[in-house]
Amino acid sequence: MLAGGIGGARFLLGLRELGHDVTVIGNNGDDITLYGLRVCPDLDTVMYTLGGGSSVERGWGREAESFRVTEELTHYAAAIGADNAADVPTWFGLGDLDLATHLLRTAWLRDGVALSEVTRRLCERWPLGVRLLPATDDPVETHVTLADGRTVHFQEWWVRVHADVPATRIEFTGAATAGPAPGVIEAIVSADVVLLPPSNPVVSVGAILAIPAVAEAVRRTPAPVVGLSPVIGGAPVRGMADACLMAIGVETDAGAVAQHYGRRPTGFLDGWLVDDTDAAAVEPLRKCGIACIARPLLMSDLGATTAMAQAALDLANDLRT
Ligand code: FO1
Repeated sequence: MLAGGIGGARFLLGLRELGHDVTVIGNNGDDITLYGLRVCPDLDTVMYTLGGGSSVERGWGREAESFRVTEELTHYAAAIGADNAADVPTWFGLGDLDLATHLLRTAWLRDGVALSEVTRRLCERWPLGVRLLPATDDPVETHVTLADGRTVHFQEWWVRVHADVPATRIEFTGAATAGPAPGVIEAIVSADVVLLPPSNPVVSVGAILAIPAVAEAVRRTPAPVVGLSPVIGGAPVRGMADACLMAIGVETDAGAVAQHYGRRPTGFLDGWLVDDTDAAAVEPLRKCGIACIARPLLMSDLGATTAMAQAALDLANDLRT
């Protein structure tokens, strides 16, 4: 499965219930360096969520977290004045427990350890029940150009600006020349099924597919590729996927997202699940050669999420026969 942050992690909780051997290819586009620390939000969200350590309320970071370090940084920023504080990014909340992850990751990366090995080591602490691989060991970051012409890191647009300012361009810096992390291509081409979860199709799954070798592997794997719509009834289930879709000129619509992914082998999909609300999208997609079914797609609890995962695997099985 190709996974973004919160949506991907929650879907994985359901998929894990089915007891299969799962490899998760995590998005690195959201990665950011703050105070010299390398932060990988989507990898950490998957790790903490499956490990039972994530904040249920926030969906990111740790449960029972405190933010004393960030508060102290805020005091420094206030004391030194706006000009000097411009490079003190207190708008991004790094929790005290979460900081331990970033400290270790950064120390290992500085010692020359690859991100995939760093991720493997960090995951030793958490009983994930799946194998988590970063999409790439190379540095990639998603950058967003705003209507006022400034280009900022995705996190600055997402967290600081709440995507309130329209984006005119979303760029996956480093992705075109990034190589896949060890194990990524093998996992995709030897899989029984490749799943695109209800994650953000632009900055989560899209950022992973921006790595050419990963895109190529998804196009040519003998496994069926099945996705689940992150859009229900014309709105993202959570997050601000609509702002990202608007930036690339795609309508916030379950059928439009499938068309954006496209049908293999030029695109990425064999099958697509839409919510029952969007049943009208089924026939037009089938006519385009994408096997589409409508099912309840709200991840309201573990049972509902597990049923979604089973429905996706059932569709994959139908495609295989
Ligand atoms: N999201 C926020 O809305 N505000 C934050 O201060 C914030 C901090 C943060 C720290 C670590 C981490 O792993 C994730 C964090 N997130 C925060 C979530 C993150 O910005 C995004 O939701 C994802 O990158 C999108 O998948």
